[in-house]
Amino acid sequence: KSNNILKYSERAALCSNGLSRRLFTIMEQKKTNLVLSADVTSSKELLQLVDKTGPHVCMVKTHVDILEDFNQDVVDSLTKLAAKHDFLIFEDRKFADIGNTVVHQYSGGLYRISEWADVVNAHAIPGPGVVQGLKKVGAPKGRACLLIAEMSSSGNLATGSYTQDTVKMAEENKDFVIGFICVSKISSNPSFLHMTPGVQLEAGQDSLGQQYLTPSEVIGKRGSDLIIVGRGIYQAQDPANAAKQFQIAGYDAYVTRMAE
Ligand code: 5BU
Repeated sequence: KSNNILKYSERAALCSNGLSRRLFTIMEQKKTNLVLSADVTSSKELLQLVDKTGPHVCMVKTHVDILEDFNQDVVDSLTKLAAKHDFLIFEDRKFADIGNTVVHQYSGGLYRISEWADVVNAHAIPGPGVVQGLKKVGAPKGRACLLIAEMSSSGNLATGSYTQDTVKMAEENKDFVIGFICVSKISSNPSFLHMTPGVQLEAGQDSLGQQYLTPSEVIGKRGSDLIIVGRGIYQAQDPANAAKQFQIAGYDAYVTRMAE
């Protein structure tokens, strides 16, 4: 069976990494493949947004370095909300340096990302050392990493053999790499997660190169697993309701795909 027709629970059973198993289980239980991209700049706004939309998401993606008032309380509160609503925390840090440098960027500095983020992501451009560095810090804490195999922005260079080589790098580090940021299914291994940003209820683009596809295109036609939605939710008049609409659209596309 390909990963297009396996249920989340069946895929959970195939995962060797505890975090991907947990994510598939949450997706099945909460009936959602929605990742909220909580790209607001005040911590109060962030926590309110996450509390409101929490019931509809399986994961919350952060950019902590855009917060104007970051402090330890923010991540403590975020962690409590993750337990309350049962979602994972993904810091979209996009590590892209040599192993020794990412060790410090991941564990130290102001943000101490490895202390609170279940999942982080990395570019494959430095080679496998970036994964080895992250793994050294993250694996003992039960963390995991996604590799950026494709991007949603127009004119990006993560295409063709770069994408294929990124998939290979993931396969060689399966204990720590649990999947990809991508815009279509790029691996037939059912334990890998495919997560796609650039999603709105209508296709289009913004003024700075972001390109949008719909949930049914991303999950149904392109065979990805999770939709990542930022402005489509937090700029809506009613973010909780918008999250619910994306939850329904994304989950319907998954159910329809399995029935085909
Ligand atoms: P939007 O508001 O739904 O356009 O936000 C998309 C989010 O996903 C935003 O946080 C980006 O940094 C992130 N993103 C992306 O849009 N495209 C990519 O290829 C990658 C990340 Br990698």
